[in-house]
Amino acid sequence: RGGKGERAEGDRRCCGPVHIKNPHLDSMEENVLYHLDLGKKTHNLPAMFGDIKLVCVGSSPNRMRAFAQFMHKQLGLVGEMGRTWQTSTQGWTGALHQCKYRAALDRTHGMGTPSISIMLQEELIKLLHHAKCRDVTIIRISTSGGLGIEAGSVVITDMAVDNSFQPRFELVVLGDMVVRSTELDKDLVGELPACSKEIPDLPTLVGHTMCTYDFYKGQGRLDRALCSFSSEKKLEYLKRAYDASMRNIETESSVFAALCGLCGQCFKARVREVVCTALLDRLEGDQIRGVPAAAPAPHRSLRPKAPGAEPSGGKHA
Ligand code: R2B
Ligand code: URA
Repeated sequence: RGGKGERAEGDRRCCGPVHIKNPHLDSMEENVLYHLDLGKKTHNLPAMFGDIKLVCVGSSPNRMRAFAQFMHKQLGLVGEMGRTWQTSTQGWTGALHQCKYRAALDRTHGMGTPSISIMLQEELIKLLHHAKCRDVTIIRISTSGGLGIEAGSVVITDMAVDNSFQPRFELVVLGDMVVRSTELDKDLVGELPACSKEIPDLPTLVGHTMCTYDFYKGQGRLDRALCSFSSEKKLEYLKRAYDASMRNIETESSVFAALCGLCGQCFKARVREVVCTALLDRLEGDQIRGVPAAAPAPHRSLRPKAPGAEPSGGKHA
């Protein structure tokens, strides 16, 4: 949106350079970003990425590619679509420079907590640091299971909670349990709903997002290989989640919020948000059969082209 250029002086989101407080990194001549096929010494990271302001990350290669292509078209760009590294088979992360499309990395953050924490904290954030980026906003755009909402609706997360409905992310560091806050950027949560008003027929709402450790048992699905609970128990749990203001469920928002938030304490690229399309209403069922008609345009381009065709949007790859 916009094209406003640099944000005004004094704007709370003029955050400055990306500093990482890690003394070990400073003393390392090279820092290999193994999963991105990049390195501090082997690549001129400031020249390649130094002007990036907005990074959009997601888990599905096909959807991120569709998103990158959609943005390329929306912004009226001609020619090659950003930069790509051909070695990967994993997918793309769209990265935008203000309103000017700048680059597409051929990586996604993958599915689930371990995957996103490798890609996001240990490598994407170091990339932004080594590239000397300033004033960076990071948005996770993805899919989710809705709770009591129409399939195709977009949920803007105001709070990421765990599967006990608590706004926390727990992990073990050197054998000790560490609990981190999952606070998101309140200004951005306030701003994003206005963007959806410009797009016709796009139901958008703000709500809590439940982040679980997996897609099946963590989300109370009955369509699993093994299942020990009844459909009544499942519905009781999901309705409790709905009553506690949860409007969707996915598997990365808590760790995304915690890692970006933690980095916000030691470096300034802290503006962050999670925006997910609901592929189905979990109060109605468990199986995903395709991309709903009401889904945003980049998702829609992945819908099956012919009746009976494999629903490519429903698959993750
Ligand atoms: C949403 O969709 C994926 C699972 O299909 C996962 O990345 C998530 O959080
Ligand atoms: N992603 C999830 O994590 N859950 C769903 O139900 C759909 C997409």
